[in-house]
Amino acid sequence: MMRIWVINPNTTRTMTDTITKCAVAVAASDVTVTGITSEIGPESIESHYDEALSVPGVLQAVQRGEREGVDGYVIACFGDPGLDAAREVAAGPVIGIAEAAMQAASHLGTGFSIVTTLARTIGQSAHLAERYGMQRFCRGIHACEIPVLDLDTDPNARKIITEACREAVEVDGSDAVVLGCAGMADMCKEISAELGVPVVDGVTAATLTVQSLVTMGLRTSKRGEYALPPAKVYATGSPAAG
Ligand code: 5HY
Repeated sequence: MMRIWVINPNTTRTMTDTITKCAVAVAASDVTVTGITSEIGPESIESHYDEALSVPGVLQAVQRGEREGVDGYVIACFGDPGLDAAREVAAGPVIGIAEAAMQAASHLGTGFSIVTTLARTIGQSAHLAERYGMQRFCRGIHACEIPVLDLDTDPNARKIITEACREAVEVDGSDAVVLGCAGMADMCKEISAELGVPVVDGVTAATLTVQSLVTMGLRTSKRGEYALPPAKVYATGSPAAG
């Protein structure tokens, strides 16, 4: 039985539940998908600082997964935090939801828009689009200005995000949308039906990317940059905020 861990890099368990439900819904019947909540770090990731402090929790989860024989991992945060470091310590594939969502959207049209949470994270999405070679497809990046943890509690969140997606498609002239937050994973079908364009959620895209790679018997290469880190002593503890 293939085992995939979907890691929520923030420490909010209700968000992990939403993420896991979406990942489980698309996984094959012979694949076990487990949602993992980071045990250390920020309750949500909305800044470079949050992102930096989320990485130790991601790596701790991946290293635990390695001890338990997990076949592959999803990093379920749109900043893809710790992706390269996780690939160094994992034997199997590690896929970030931003890379998976952008790649999926690039197969569906000539250009996509990204709709994320706070405007201050737009730069990180732009950086990832460049890193993943997606600039020719990424027509624009927009923010709905809903804080990550309000996605679940704000009764108007779905409507606000749907309108932000509608406006993005109009303004960018794009023909697909990428949802820029793991917390939006359960909204893609509804928004796609409303707008009449493909709306891609990175959690399901990444889960199926990992499932495909493991099915093909493919693992992270240990020949070069993703080889195991050199053995050394690490002092414990992380910098406190404020
Ligand atoms: C995410 N933050 O997917 C990102 C979204 C963002 O806690 N989970 C978070 O705004 O970068």
